[in-house]
Amino acid sequence: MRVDIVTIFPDYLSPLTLSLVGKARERGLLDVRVHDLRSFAGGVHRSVDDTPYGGGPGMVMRPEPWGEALDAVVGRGTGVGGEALDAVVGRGTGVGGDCSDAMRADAEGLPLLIVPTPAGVPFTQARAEAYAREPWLAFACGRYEGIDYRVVEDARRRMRVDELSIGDYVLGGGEVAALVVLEAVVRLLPGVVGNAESLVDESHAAGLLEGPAYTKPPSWRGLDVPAVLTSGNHGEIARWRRDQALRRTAERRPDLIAALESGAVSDPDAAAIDETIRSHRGPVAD
Ligand code: 97T
Repeated sequence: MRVDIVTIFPDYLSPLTLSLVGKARERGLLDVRVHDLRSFAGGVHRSVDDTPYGGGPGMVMRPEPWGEALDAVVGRGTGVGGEALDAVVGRGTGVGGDCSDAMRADAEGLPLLIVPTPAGVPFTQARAEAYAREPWLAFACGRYEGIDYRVVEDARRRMRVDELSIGDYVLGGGEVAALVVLEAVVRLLPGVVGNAESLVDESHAAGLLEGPAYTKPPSWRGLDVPAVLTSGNHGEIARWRRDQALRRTAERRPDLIAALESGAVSDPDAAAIDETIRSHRGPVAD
């Protein structure tokens, strides 16, 4: 997979040399290129922002440096023209009308452009899985109050663009959001995570929070590992882990419990959920 990142703070992306992502790069599974937006800004001051039309606080990133940067980094769509791109991404066909850009067919020879913004569609594990199937991702990391929106409108003339939020909070810029997305995506690339079992295990527990995990020693600071985990009874261990996951999810993320498909909830599962709800409900009025 190739990844291009455009930012005014290239150093902010230095964690991409470390750990799992750094290893994937060393092993040639991932090609990351970081670009300084300022090098595409003209004028002696190389300014990248200006005051917002219509007034208001803060600054907006100017379209010209972004246009130059994206043209240089991803090209201007030599492979496919506007009409052909409409066909490739399924525009105007009624097919995939409500699917995100990541789920659409590939726009030949161009990356999927991801623009981190608090106003974007939510980043989820399903979206990470879709991104992991892309050969080429590009990130436009904005700062300040955002990027002149014509940059997105222009990019969409020739490539797929996802405006993406990593959660309901406000960051100083898109750099950390790009790091989050890449951390989630790169570990899904074929050959990156050594233990393929851990990925299978994850999909098995899909839709639930993980319960607690323990390792040696069996007793530490007066706290014992739950006896079932050292019992050697694999049936009981699996049931206990499932109950822990269900209870934790019912307590912390009732929205995830509501979203479970009925076929995914056995009778013992339902009992664990009901018990959790009962024990966390306040006293009944009468
Ligand atoms: O708050 C932001 C500012 C700039 C770019 C992205 C974000 C953001 O992305 N997800 C949540 C917030």
